[in-house]
Amino acid sequence: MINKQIIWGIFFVLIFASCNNDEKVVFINADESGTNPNVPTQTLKEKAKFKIGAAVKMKDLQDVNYKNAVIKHYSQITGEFEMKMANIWTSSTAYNYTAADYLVNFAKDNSLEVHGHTLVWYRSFPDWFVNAKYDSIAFESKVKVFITDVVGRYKGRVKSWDVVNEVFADGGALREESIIKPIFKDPIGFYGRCFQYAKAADPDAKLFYNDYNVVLDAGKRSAIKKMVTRFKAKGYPIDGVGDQFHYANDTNKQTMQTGFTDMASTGLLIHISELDIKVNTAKSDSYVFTDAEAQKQSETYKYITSMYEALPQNQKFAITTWGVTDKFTWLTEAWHPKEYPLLLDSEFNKKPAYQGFLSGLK
Ligand code: 9MR
Repeated sequence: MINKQIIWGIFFVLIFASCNNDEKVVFINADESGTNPNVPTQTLKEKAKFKIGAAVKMKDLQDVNYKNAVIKHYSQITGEFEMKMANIWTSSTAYNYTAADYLVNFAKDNSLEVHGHTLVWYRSFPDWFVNAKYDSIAFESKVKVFITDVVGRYKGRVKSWDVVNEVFADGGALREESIIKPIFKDPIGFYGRCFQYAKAADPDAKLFYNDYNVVLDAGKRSAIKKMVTRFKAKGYPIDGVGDQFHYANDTNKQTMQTGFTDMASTGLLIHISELDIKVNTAKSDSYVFTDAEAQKQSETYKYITSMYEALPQNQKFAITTWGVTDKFTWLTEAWHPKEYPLLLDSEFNKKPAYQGFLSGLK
């Protein structure tokens, strides 16, 4: 009788567990105990000889599991939006540094570096600034003050900045929708001077140009290289280039590799600055993130970190993932709710993607 009850009990537990399965794989940390000698137990930051960054939000850091995951796996943070112009420059006479300060202090308390993102981005000019309709002289003098104040405030605490973000459209033309293009006769000259303003405010900070699709889009890459050549000739202080790497399981790896080598030919620091790998490439409502899909994603991550490791040592700067866990990612809103692009699952377990990333590191 007792045996029968136990058997029925197990039966009901199994049925309940299978009904609760919300269609995605949960990754168990089989390696956490360190008992399996074949599964590496090192964290990303312990293994990497360069910084491993994460885009974080102040709000998410209130979740203790999230906060601990950042501290455990990463050595650098980037504010996902809190250090952008529109978030800091709240009126023509005021800055709001609350969230930016929080992130910089969090980093200091936990021995993390901070990569600042981003000083000049056409999508982040505050409304009051856009509405003021400044001419080029007033526009530049305002932006100069902003860069000087923000970079100066965090001098020595924010070690690197994306000074300028997403200037070029796919194909390599200057973005038509940018507020900057119609105001300046020579927008590239203006961007170069923004690097000078940042340098003057913190001579030790590493200064980057950041964009997306750099390794995939030959036209955009060639425009960036041309800009870099001009900056170098003029003495505009650019230290590095970031490609965001919002790519996917089906991104062509050979194209990625060719573009990456070409980008590295600038000789500048290279930042993989916003890495995430989409899996639900067809945006399907019935998508299931299976073991096989997770494995493919793991291989994509491994390919990317191995490719990065093949750079000359002095060009390595950081690989930053655009988020930490599948629980919080911009892609579930901007792409599809069924998207699992990051290294930890929504319960903060390491995914195969984590192991892939790790095994691509030297
Ligand atoms: O992921 C970021 C999202 O949380 C913000 O709302 C948005 C606007 O500030 O910016 C997103 O990050 C973008 C980054 O700053 C630049 N490259 C593309 C990123 C995704 O849109």
